[in-house]
Amino acid sequence: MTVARSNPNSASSKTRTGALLLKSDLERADAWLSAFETLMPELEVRVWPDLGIPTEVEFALLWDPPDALFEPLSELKILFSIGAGLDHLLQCSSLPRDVPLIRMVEDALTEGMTEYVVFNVLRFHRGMHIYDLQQRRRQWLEHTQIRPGSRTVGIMGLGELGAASATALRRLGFNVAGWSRSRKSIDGVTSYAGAAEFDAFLSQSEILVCLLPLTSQTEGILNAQTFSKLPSGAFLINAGRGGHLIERDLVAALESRRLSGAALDVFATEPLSPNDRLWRTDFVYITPHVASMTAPETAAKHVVSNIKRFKSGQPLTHVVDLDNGY
Ligand code: NDP
Ligand code: OXD
Repeated sequence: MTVARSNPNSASSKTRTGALLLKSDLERADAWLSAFETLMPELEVRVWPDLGIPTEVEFALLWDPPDALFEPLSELKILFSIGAGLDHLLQCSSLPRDVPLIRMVEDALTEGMTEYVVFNVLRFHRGMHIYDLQQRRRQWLEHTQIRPGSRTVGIMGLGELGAASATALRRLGFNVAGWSRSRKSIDGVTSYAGAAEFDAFLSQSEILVCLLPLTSQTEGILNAQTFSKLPSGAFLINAGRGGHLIERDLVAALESRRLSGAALDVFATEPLSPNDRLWRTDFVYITPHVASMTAPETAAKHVVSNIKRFKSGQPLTHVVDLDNGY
């Protein structure tokens, strides 16, 4: 269904206060409008850059806001991130620090990431990168099949997405280790916590998956030193953020065969330049930041439920603790 963009200057049955400002990618704006129309028809949704009267905006649902966006939004009550990651918001200089910031947690996002991780773990585990090369060379050559119980996948970040991926991989029979700030208890998953346990975690991670948020502590964490602590010939899957990876260190590790392959969904500069060396590096599998996408149909429920909680004076859910490094 196509829904016309709301026009705050036209007469409308929707309330003029408590409007929600939406800044999503253009392709999904109509799907968001449609979902809000179904779930909360009384909510006026304004699609950026059309702010209308800025002081009427009480809620904002954003991806990658421009630097000055928040300056006129003096009545903002709740700020929702469209993505699970918050780096796109935290780098915005006018971001108000006194407005609750809510991260995106929703089923479709979690399912999509689980699929991406499982798909790429299986790609490397089953040697599909080798068979792919052999097909291009028209080579018929069998390789030994390794059972998942003989393979350890290490997941950096055991939050919403990391925990779901870990559970799915366990179900497939892999040994799964996870690394996070605090210790976790996930059935069958060995939990490592904090800097002191990082090396022990790395030493067994034959397939390393990065699902960390990008923070000052995690920036550049996928570097030569990290790679040198992995079992020889390990694989890397990065769906966290491009800022986690030192690309030249990855290329060197692949060229020296320290690492055997990498699946990369996120890059320091997106879109990745057509001239980037990664495109030409063997056994690198590139996707354009699509590992997982917030689905308006399901995600709008999370937004609406928090707006309803706010209006009825109940505590909000998934509020980010910015003072605690989030
Ligand atoms: P969560 O906040 O739920 O989980 C983050 C995890 O990382 C937590 O387990 C946390 O540990 C851990 N962590 C954070 N900082 C550190 C640190 N310094 N050292 C060790 N562990 C740390 O986030 P999500 O799982 O929802 O999302 C993770 C990231 O995935 C997002 O921030 C985003 O960058 C990326 N993403 C990418 C997408 C894509 O399409 N490529 C789509 C969606 C998300 P603890 O629990 O102990 O605090
Ligand atoms: C996210 C993303 O953070 O899409 O949700 O990367």
